[in-house]
Amino acid sequence: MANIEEEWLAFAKQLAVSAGEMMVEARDASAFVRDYKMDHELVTSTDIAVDQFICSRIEARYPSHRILSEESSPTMSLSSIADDVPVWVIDPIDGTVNFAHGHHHVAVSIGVYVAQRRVLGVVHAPFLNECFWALSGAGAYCNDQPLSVSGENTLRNAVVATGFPYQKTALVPIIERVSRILHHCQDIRRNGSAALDLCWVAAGRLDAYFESVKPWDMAAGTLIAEEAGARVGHYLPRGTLWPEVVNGDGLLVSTPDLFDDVMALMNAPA
Ligand code: 2AM
Ligand code: CA
Repeated sequence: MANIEEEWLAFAKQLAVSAGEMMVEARDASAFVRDYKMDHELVTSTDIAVDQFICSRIEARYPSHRILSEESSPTMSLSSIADDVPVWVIDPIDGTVNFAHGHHHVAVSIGVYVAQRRVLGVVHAPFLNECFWALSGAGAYCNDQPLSVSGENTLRNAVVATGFPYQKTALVPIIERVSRILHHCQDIRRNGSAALDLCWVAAGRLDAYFESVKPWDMAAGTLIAEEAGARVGHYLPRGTLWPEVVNGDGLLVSTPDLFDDVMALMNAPA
């Protein structure tokens, strides 16, 4: 099994690098147009083009596998991820707002799951020349450097990342949680790419991260964080739409020593 998983990983890295080249070329040439999904959720023509590129390559190479992708199959049924057919979970551009505004914090995210097990994750940041990846049981890496969480154990010294939803009506409880955390940590970051936030916890650049996100935002990054020694859990009850392993409702990822302290603040009375 390891050999086939290594083959999938090599293929995922190739796809991510090619997808990253598409993003850089599109932005250098300003060759993309903006559109808005429900509730002002930004999507660009490059999100769609990269999605089609990645999905068509996976379909050609592994026709029996399944794909759960933000842009082309965001409602794939829950049962599809439960059996032992490999599922590729794709976010063609994580950090679309950053991409469209000329920021560098942008990634393509590719995760593979089998029978609700995290098998591999690749998060490639083409504007930063960093490719984060992990294979279950084999550790996490940035380019070829092994990753390890920071080891921070004092919340007052921790840098904590989070994010905000497109849906403005959901903001009040989120701002309350941010306020509680900000009163107890060193500082907060809102970098705009959940996949990269997870990789930055893995790399020790962030000490904790919390946010409610979709499966494609966290499918690859959670394995990379786990393999680097992070603790992965949830501060909210999960909705029933997605299986636990790809469910990003109330996602909390941190160094092992910070996890309980952050969790306690997440659930403290307002
Ligand atoms: P996206 O770029 O694929 O849409 C950051 O908060 C994470 O949540 C990103 O992974 C981003 O994914 C998504 N997201 C949801 N709402 C967002 C918003 N208002 N601004 C930026 N990203 C948002
Ligand atoms: Ca996206």
